[in-house]
Amino acid sequence: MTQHIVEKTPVTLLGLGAMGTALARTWLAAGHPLTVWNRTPARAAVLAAEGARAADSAADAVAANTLIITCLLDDSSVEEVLAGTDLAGKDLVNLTTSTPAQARARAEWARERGARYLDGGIMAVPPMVGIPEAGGYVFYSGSAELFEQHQQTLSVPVGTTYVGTDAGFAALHDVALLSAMYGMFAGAAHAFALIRKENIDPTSLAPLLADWLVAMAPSVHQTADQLRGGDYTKGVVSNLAMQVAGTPTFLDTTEQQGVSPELLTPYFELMRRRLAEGSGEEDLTGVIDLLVR
Ligand code: FVH
Repeated sequence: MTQHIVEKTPVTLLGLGAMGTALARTWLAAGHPLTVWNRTPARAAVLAAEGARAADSAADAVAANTLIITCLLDDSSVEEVLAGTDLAGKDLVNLTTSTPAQARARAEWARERGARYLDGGIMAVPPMVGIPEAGGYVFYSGSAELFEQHQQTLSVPVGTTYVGTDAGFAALHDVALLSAMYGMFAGAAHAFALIRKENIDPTSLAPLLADWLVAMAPSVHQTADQLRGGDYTKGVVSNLAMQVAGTPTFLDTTEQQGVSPELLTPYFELMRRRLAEGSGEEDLTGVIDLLVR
């Protein structure tokens, strides 16, 4: 019987913080030859004991393989680490959190050095890496050819979602989702603050809060449909006039509970401004138009 041994793509990984180390372990476990480098060598030594090759310098690590992954603190650390390396002919996949503008500039920077470039925005925390059922994934954008060639290798740690050839789009999707997450955290913080001085166990509020947020989350589909169609009254269930009329109840309750309204008032102010424009029959979607400068 003939056995076909499929060679796994060798990977170079620069940056072994919490995320880089988690990524590294999945490529090792999947049998990919892995070369690592980290500014603090002790972190590379840990991976070397697990089967990786620890390079002496970033330049050596880059020279070792074609597929180069960076997972560093920020864009300036990427600049610093890659400064003395030869990227000609390399496929650079940058998983460092960046702004869209930084990602686009980094793509151009890589192109000038003869490398193909793919930017990544990681939608996972380290414990989700290597656990498919945890649902983590990375947004990728930039070179479609690079993505297609290396998708299998890139999908070892977490899932992959390619969002276009514009290198800035992965970062933009990343920041958009995380911004929505911070809005949710802000709302939950206000809810917990409201009950803080009462004899209500926060652990009894938490499941109610989680279920309510999950029930409300699908409303983003209606928002998207309205934005696409331009009719913000389409399918409205709770119109803006009714919701603005309700805001004093929220603010009065906030004051009665001895809580600062600072997380609520900016959004309520936008709702009031939109109502003042004569949009009472609309959904809350018009607030988005007020935000876009
Ligand atoms: N950890 C998380 O929850 C989030 C999840 C979503 C994506 N982020 C982004 O992933 C990038 C790396 O994050 P991390 O968690 O690995 O971060 P740290 O554990 O702080 O490790 C940082 C690594 O960067 C190296 N480093 C920092 N500055 C420099 C520099 N000037 N020159 C060379 N290397 C540098 C650092 O090296 P060392 O301190 O060990 O020597 C670490 O390897 C990040 O963009 C997150 O936003 C993670």
